Amino acid sequence: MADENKNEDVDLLIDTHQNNVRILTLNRPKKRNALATSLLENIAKALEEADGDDKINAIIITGGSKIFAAGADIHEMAPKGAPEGLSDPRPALWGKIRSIRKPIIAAVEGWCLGAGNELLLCCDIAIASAEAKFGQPETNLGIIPGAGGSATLMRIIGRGRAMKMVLTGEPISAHEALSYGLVAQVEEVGTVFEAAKEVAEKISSRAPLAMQQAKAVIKAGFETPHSAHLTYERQAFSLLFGTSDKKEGVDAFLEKRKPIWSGS
Ligand code: CO8
Repeated sequence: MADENKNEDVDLLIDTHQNNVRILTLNRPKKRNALATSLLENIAKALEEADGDDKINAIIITGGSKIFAAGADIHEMAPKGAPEGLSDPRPALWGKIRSIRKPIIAAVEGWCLGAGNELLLCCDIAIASAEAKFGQPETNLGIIPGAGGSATLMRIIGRGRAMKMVLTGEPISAHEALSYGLVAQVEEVGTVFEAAKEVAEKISSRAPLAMQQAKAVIKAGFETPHSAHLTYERQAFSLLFGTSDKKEGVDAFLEKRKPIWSGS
């Protein structure tokens, strides 16, 4: 598991798995991986580093074997008023997290709440344990989600379901999350990280530029009218025709061999 031999002095563990996969493990178990601003900063920085590293093709974010994340750090929020809210550095950090080009896989065991669920919404594929629970409980605190837990969530799971999650603050089960399209895969408890590694390795073994363009095109659907989205898809498709990896992929198929991707 990614949380073996955890050093509790650092709030984010960063490992590189052999198959060009970067693994980020949230590491504040005593605070249920609450996303303090410093942790969010470290996540954004680690993601940007992975995005700029030619040897990394896919990224896993996990909270380890017990919890994904319990949301923003409520202790940190407690003394803050509207002026601090308006000068909050976190929206910029969320912007960085959303702008990562490489595919990100979330591996979720246990609770995934509030800003934890918003972090999941920034990932491209979520894999959850059968006992994971997902929620936007901010209204219990007299606030609302502030980083996509209503705006992005409704685009993914639909208006009625997002309304119910946000207005009641009640968590949903992993199987509900699967049927809502919030997660892509549900696995047995304790096996999620291995399943995420398998998916990340599969992505990592494929043409890197195609992976990044596919991510960009699918994500663009959130904000683009369908006709413009189709045009963007077509342009990305045409651009990939100019890559060495397109030539290699087609040659390898015709020569009945495995392609060797160069990422160019
Ligand atoms: N923030 C800070 N500390 C936390 C948090 C949190 N979100 N969640 C748990 N902790 C701490 C507790 O205070 C406790 O600390 P201590 O031992 O020092 O008293 C420790 O973690 C253990 O907590 P519990 O005893 O409650 O642990 P359980 O395993 O019994 O329960 C739960 C786990 C279910 C996750 C429970 O802790 C819980 O409900 N937590 C709060 C969940 C929540 O309300 N999340 C929403 C937070 S608000 C938010 O995310 C807004 C995002 C806006 C982003 C805006 C960006 C611009």
